[in-house]
Amino acid sequence: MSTINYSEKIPNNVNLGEDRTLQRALEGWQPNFINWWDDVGPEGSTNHDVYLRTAVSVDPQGWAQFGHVKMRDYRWGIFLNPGDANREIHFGDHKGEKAWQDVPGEHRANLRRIIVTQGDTEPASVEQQRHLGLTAPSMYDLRNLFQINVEEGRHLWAMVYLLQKHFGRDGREEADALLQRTSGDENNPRILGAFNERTPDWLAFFMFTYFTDRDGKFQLSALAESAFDPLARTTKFMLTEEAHHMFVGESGVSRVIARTAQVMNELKTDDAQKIRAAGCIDLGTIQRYLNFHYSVTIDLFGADQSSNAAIFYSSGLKGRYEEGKRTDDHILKGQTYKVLEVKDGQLVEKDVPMLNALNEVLRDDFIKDSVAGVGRWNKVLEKAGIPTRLVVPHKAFNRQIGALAGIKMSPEGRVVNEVEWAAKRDEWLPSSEDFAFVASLMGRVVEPGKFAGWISPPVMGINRQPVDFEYVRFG
Ligand code: BYC
Ligand code: FE
Ligand code: FE
Repeated sequence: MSTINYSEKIPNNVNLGEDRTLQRALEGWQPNFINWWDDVGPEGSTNHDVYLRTAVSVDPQGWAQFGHVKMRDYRWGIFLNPGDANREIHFGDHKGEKAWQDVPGEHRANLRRIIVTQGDTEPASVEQQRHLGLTAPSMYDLRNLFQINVEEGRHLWAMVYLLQKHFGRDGREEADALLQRTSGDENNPRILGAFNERTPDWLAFFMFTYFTDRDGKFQLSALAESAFDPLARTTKFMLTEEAHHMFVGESGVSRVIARTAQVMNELKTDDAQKIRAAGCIDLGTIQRYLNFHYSVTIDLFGADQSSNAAIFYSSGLKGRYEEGKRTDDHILKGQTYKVLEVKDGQLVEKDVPMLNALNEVLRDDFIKDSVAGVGRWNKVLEKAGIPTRLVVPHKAFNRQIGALAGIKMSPEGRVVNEVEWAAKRDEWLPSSEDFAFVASLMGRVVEPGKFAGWISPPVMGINRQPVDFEYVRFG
């Protein structure tokens, strides 16, 4: 069944009404979620009517319905892609066996940990973005921010459903803890590094949704292969929403670049100070933001050699990106993969068992995908006749996780000493002065069809509405 039952308190396509215990657990968690949303969700947004899309079915055709709603009344619910009763596990030691509808006892702790880690990122991103609505560059952008926020809220629901349905009392405790950790909190932070960083301005927001939501795409794709069928089905549906988040990031950065290029051509200058004086973000600052978001995001894939990753794969909990399209044996024993390591102060490649390198395999898939979009940003510069190009930094630049964490690297991949790092840091990563400048541009522009001076309007509106449509009605 793919139609969503909206007559219940918690919209769902999982026959929630037939499972009283679960329904009670979720209905107990729901008010805590709403309190969390009110406390740390989008600031000052309670009375806005926002033109949001809501899922009405999980069918590829027509799953979404658009209309003005208050975010607090968004129908957060539980949607799984349709199941296939004959689905088989297609990788790891259980390859060829039937997919699991329940959690096997021996994999319980690992599965719980994966689901908790995934679930933790979703509310974290809402917390990180909570002040951005106050400085939106347009009503169109404000609506996109809010759409992403409600969908990340729903992704949290998706993981809480799995915890409460399949992990009993531990699962309920973990579900509560997901609302207790807070992004950036000194005593009770979110689990993964990037989700404790600040998203202080809209350039950071666009970089985050381009790079960090793309970690979501790759991790969710790997989980969509899982032998634990409910996890596979829920992450497949989450992926349909992720595409829009990455679109907001890619088109957002692209529009910033387009506007900067336009001003550079009007003023016939590439001088950062003159571009800033004209109210636009210079390409150097954009590059430094890119360096930061790229490096903290590739850390999210974990250590380059990880026995956890080997266990997750061999036990069927987490596959590779597009596992089904790969032509190897899907067991990977005895195969190797190249990872980087530091030897005598230099980077060298070495072959390690593939199973232990699966975090690195996924990171490399991510890298290919993100480089492609940076190429599309460069097309904007090329078309404008501007010779500067944006580029992703070296994989070892600014790393905090794994074997590369111990060294200092230039963005081009040259090992540098502490002295050079300290001297060049502000050329390579956003400085406090960069943040202060970008912050100085962030004003609130909210008349329909108007845009802040540092960003171009989009080519098209949302759901074929005009760009100057009233995407948010302020209550
Ligand atoms: N920061 O053996 P390792 C999304 C820890 S984004 C801090 O490599 P493993 C979204 C690690 O936990 C998708 N700690 O670990 C995007 C471990 O700790 P313990 C999120 C880190 O388990 C935007 C230790 O280091 N989903 O959806 O192989 C907006 C050893 O590491 C970090 C998932 O991540 C870090 N960056 O790999 C909204 C999928 N990296 O046990 C949403 C689920 C590693 O020693 N998670 N550590 O204390 C996983 O699959 C794995 O947990 C990881 C880590 C790939 C993250
Ligand atoms: Fe998400
Ligand atoms: Fe997302």
